[in-house]
Amino acid sequence: MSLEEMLKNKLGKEIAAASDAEIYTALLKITKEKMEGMEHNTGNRKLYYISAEFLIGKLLSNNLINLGLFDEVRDILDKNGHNITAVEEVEPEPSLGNGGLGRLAACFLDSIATLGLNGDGVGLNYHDGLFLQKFVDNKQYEDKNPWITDNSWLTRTDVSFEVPFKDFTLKSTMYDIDVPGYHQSKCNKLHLFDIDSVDESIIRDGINFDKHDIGKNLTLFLYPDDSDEAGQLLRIYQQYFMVSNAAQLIIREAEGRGVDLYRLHEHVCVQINDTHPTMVIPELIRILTQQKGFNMDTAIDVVRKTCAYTNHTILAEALEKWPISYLEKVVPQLLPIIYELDARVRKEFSDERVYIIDNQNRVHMAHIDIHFGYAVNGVAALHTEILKNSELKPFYDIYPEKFNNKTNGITFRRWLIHCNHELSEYLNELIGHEYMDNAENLEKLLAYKDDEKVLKKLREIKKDAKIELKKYLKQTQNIDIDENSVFDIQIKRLHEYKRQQMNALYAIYKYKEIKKGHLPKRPITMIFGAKAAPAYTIAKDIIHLILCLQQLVENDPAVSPYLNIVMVENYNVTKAEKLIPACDISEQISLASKEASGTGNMKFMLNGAVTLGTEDGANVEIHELVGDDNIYIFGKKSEDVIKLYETASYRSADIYDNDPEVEELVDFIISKELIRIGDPMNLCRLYKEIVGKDWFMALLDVKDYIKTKEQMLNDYEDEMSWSKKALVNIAKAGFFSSDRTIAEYNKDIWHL
Ligand code: CRA
Repeated sequence: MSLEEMLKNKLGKEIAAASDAEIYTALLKITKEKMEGMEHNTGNRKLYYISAEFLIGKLLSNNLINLGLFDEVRDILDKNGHNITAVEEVEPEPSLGNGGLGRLAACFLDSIATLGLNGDGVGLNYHDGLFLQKFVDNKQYEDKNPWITDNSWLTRTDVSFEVPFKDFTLKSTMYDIDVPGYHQSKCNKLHLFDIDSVDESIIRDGINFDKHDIGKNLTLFLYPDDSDEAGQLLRIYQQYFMVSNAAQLIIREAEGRGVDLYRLHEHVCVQINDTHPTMVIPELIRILTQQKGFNMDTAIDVVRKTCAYTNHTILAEALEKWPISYLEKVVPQLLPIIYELDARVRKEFSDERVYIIDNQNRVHMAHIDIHFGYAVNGVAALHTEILKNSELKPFYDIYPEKFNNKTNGITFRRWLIHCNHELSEYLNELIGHEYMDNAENLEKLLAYKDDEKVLKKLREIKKDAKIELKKYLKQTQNIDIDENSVFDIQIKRLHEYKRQQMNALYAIYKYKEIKKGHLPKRPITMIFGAKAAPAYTIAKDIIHLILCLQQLVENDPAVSPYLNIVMVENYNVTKAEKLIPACDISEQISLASKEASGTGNMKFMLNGAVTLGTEDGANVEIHELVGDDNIYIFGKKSEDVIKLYETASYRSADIYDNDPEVEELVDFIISKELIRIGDPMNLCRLYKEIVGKDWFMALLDVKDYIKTKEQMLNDYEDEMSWSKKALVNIAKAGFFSSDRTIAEYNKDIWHL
């Protein structure tokens, strides 16, 4: 039966007569049936990628692309008076992650399946994804963000385990989402565990709920507010629930395959994505010793050869340390094992920095991973060096052989073929489609770097994407932007280290310049998109500042023709897919040493934007690949920044007091113009934070930043030379395919 007939059958009516929602549901069912009929990848060793986040985004188009059905479906819809983009709109977005780490896990699943490797994801089935962001009075408000509907990508399985907590036991249900590889005949799975008793009715106004009722709230939210003890205990409940299910699934599947558990490591490997799944180590040891007759030495030995850990950050606040008293309240059964692991470490090493339990009775989760796993990796070359030489140095001294780098990557299926059809089709025309299977082939594009026709076409494609974004912003936020302006975009979680506040200071600079009559050659559209953690006060103040600036500029006819500031509401994967193809200037301006990798930087580059960045994370590798002429680098280097922290010698007030230009910019935050628009409490607090503390050193780099951005805007006017930079960026992006990253994980760590 043809696809068109199948669709008609599912709909029970003519395609032309069906609504977008009906078409979406019918396509979902057809796609799911196809995937259900596919075999799972096989192999002697199976990977379990355990992660608290899988930021998968909408799945319809991506699944269609990977199954090779997208073009056909698009044509069928066109022929019947429908549009695939409108059908995509119907799908609710599963926001099952915060940002980079969760999106990385999703890209990895795509690449694992594409490389035909035997590996599944394991996580939690949060009913509400990361909160829905709303702007009211120039401030962020959080609302719940449910995504599970009657017809979703989830398939309920009959796999279920008992998960024991201190005072009660919960019975799990495993849901599966199929993960098809690109043009592969086999499929993998994402297993998401849940409990049947979750009760969404306990949510009151926005995202508040009773944190104590675990039987009702366990999988209700991704990252429930953990600013109090109840919230932190809930995180421990979630983490243990995730890993206990994972451990039981691993053992059950291994036994099902006839694996001798004493050789578990030869048949199974577990990737621990950041510290959130760390308890899988003591849990596996617990099961092997208490249920499978292992002695402690053997259990530890087998588990150590099975588990590997990825570190995603050097920010101390993110390296989890749970008080023993909390673990005692939730999972007392793990404590004897954790004490045993700590005792072994203490017996072998005298350096107390590597102990698992510190002198304040806190359990350092990363320390468990490093001692009792066989590999530790950072996520970009610079990040791994920082781990080895400073953050985790005492561990590197003990286990140099465990440490390795795996520079992050992105799936080109979503971040090029899906989000930028026009560009990928043009690339096909120019260099053939081999790059889709082996991304390094993008380098063939370099042959055209002086070809005016090609450069002109690339500019047209960019312009079309800008027009698409213009329509989208008009439709969704009733905002007007000018496709002939330069699009300068910073989209990522809001965090002081990412320095959206420094970008806001640039906006102030530009506003003042325009007021003085120094007009830019071309209007500038500054676009921001970011969610702030609900309890992160200063991050919310930064959003407030940006929204106030947006309003100020919008209402000033002397400025608005030249400068437009836009804060996109509820930034998420879907919005990223629309913003990235339209970008000219990619803002990657974190304080050097603080951004472990970044992956947005790679997505922008692949779509022909030029990076404005510090020597941080994967920017360093982008710089090496494209060369000085095709990237704009500014700011202090990571060694200098690390020294400033070590010597505690950075004083933002010194810069503020001694540099009138910087003073003028910072003072504007509490100027009468802004105070009139905004909330003085928020603006004053932010002002004080920047002058009095500025922990992530925005004032250190702000002048170099402004200078470099001005240079960039100037260079943008030379259209041919700018397009050439865009071309080189696209051509060199192949290295950042997650297929490359996953091939490296497999070669060096997983050996599947
Ligand atoms: N916030 C890093 O900060 C990195 C991703 C994925 C992060 C990013 O620089 O690209 O991980 N770290 O490796 C993190 O979540 C808990 O740490 C991130 O997403």
